[in-house]
Amino acid sequence: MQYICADIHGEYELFLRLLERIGFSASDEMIVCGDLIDKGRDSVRLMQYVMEHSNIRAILGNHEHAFLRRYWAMMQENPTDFDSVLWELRDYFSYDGKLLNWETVDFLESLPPFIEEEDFICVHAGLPIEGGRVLSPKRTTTEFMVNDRRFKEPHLLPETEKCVFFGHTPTSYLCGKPRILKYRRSGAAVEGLKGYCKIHLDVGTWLHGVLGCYCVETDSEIYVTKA
Ligand SMILES: [Mn+2]
Repeated sequence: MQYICADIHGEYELFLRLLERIGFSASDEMIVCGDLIDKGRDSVRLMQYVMEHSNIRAILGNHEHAFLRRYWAMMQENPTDFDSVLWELRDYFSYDGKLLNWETVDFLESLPPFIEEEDFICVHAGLPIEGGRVLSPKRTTTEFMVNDRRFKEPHLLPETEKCVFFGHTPTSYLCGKPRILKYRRSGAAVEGLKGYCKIHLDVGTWLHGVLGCYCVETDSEIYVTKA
């Protein structure tokens, strides 16, 4: 089965609970639509878990992007002591920064700004809409894809062949509840993933202690809550 979630924000234990709830195994795949880090206590631990599992894929969120901008600025200064660079980067994470190693920094740098599959596209925040149609991720910038705040608007039901999965803003700001929001295509009679133009996955994990994911094959949502 293929699962998609977003905005875990360092809630490593809750993510493990979700994997356990769905019976996640080697034949399954999970895609995380950005913002693995910050806010929660286990940002580095979560990144390392994702890094160690080839069937969990992640893309860049604005939080990873902000970290990388800080790192790239430090490298621009041509440091002679790379240990001190790593020490400073560890301070970026208030709770488990001590676990940060170069492998994890390389992993962050390797994250793509989007994933495009046959039936869907994953971005962190959104894609540009031109003339009512979703623009291809190849025709925009990483900055746009990780920061855009317009794509979430409920009245925006863009034309697109592929459903767009995104996160970035807690859905409770829109509907009052920590729930995944699925938007049907206008006039869509098709069932399942093909019937949606966009699916908003950020259930505000850091606000509500709830994490959810969408299952592509069953067109269903699964949620777990903090104890
Ligand atoms: Mn975000």
